[in-house]
Amino acid sequence: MVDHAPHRGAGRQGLTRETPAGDGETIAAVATAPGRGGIGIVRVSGPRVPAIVEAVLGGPIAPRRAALRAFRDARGEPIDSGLALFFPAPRSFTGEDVLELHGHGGPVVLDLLLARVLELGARTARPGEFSERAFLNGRLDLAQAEAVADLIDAASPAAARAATRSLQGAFSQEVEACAEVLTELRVYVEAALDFPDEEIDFLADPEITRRMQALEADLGALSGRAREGVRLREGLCVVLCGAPNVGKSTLLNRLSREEVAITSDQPGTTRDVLRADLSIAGVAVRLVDTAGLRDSPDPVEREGVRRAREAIAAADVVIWLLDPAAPNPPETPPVGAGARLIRVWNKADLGAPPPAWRAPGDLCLSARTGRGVAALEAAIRDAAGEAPGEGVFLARRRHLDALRRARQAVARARHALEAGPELSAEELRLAQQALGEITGEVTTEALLGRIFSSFCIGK
Ligand SMILES: Nc1nc2c(ncn2[C@@H]2O[C@H](COP(=O)(O)OP(=O)(O)OP(=O)(O)O)[C@@H](O)[C@H]2O)c(=O)[nH]1
Ligand SMILES: [Mg+2]
Repeated sequence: MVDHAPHRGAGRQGLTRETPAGDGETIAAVATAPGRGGIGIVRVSGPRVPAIVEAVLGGPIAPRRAALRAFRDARGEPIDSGLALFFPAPRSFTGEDVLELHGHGGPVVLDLLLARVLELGARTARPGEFSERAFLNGRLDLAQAEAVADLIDAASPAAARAATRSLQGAFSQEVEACAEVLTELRVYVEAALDFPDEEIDFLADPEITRRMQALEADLGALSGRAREGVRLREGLCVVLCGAPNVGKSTLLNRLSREEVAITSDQPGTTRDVLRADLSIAGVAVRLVDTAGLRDSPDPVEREGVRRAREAIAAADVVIWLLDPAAPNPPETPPVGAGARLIRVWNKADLGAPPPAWRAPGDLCLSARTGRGVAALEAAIRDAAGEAPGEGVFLARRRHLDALRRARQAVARARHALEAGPELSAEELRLAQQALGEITGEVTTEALLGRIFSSFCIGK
């Protein structure tokens, strides 16, 4: 018979949302960033929380209300005092009993407080373990849990907004809407398996082909928006390249407003690939400085040039820096397919390039004085494409891959219809499985380990 929700409870495919979370252990971590601050938070989750509340706070506290208390050690001496918050299961971030102790934000006092909680039977949390439990207890789906980490890591305001949208479930809802259409299609195609006599009538219905095509289009549109989200997350890769001594490193320092790279009047100063993550006009950019391109007998410099070419091939935007005083007209840079090329004449404070060498769209600037740099920033901003619209959600490469596989499987299911329902049904099942990987309906322990281990501790 038709399995209406094959991705649920499919134990042999790995973990599912119904798998109980954790190991029954209580976990604890300092949830605020390391270092000194006004407030520091120790977060605890698991079955021992009520006992820890009793022991540390001297008695129970009301759920979901801030309580001002002394935090006491084993002898009853206060370690610190501050606000305590108790969230009983299941209405908590992790879905378990959760305690937050908001004390003073010093590393020593927080360590003492954490040690006290560990002494009472908690163990230190692994990176991302709170979010992992939230996922396993069905408080967040996998795409939302990933958005928690992406919001924390967001490198630009647009990326933060997009992460919030994903966290609120905008991306998951669209994925689930596609999954629902798939379920309906599967019911239809698998019904043809169960009633072979009427198979022809079932599958000849043009409506079913039309709905598959519509689903392919929807998956394509969703991929487009997710791809923009991936770029928001990872940043636009902008590579500075050109001959030695044209001022690439000086421009890197100028754009990042920091002395990131060594500059000198010696050609061949930069030998390695240098990266700086910055935000240019609201766009997250990974700016890459490279070794000047030339043939060199020096093996270290040759390796630098090889790495420079590799970086250029992987760039979204290539800034090809030129020297107006060079003896020869510029050659064509080794730019990869699909990359935007921006030609820039540097050292404008020393002179302009010969008119014959200039091409339409060339920019002139001085990395040393900063003149003309704003126009380059605007060009980089334009290269990032449209300002990220309201519909963008932060996504990861793994999501793009799953959407692509789902779309291909639906297309194969459509082509297979003519040959009968068997193959088509199988392809639709694969498509649904791919979508389930995004939200975590279908997943494996290895994938979860990979995702959550990249989170910070205490999240
Ligand atoms: N006058 C002037 N000098 C500049 C400008 N930009 C860079 N320079 C100088 O040009 C020299 C080379 O600059 P770098 O930034 O080290 O050049 P590079 O392209 O990184 O060189 P390599 O790392 O050797 O490939 C330095 O002496 C800089 O001060 C500019 O806009 N005007
Ligand atoms: Mg350099």
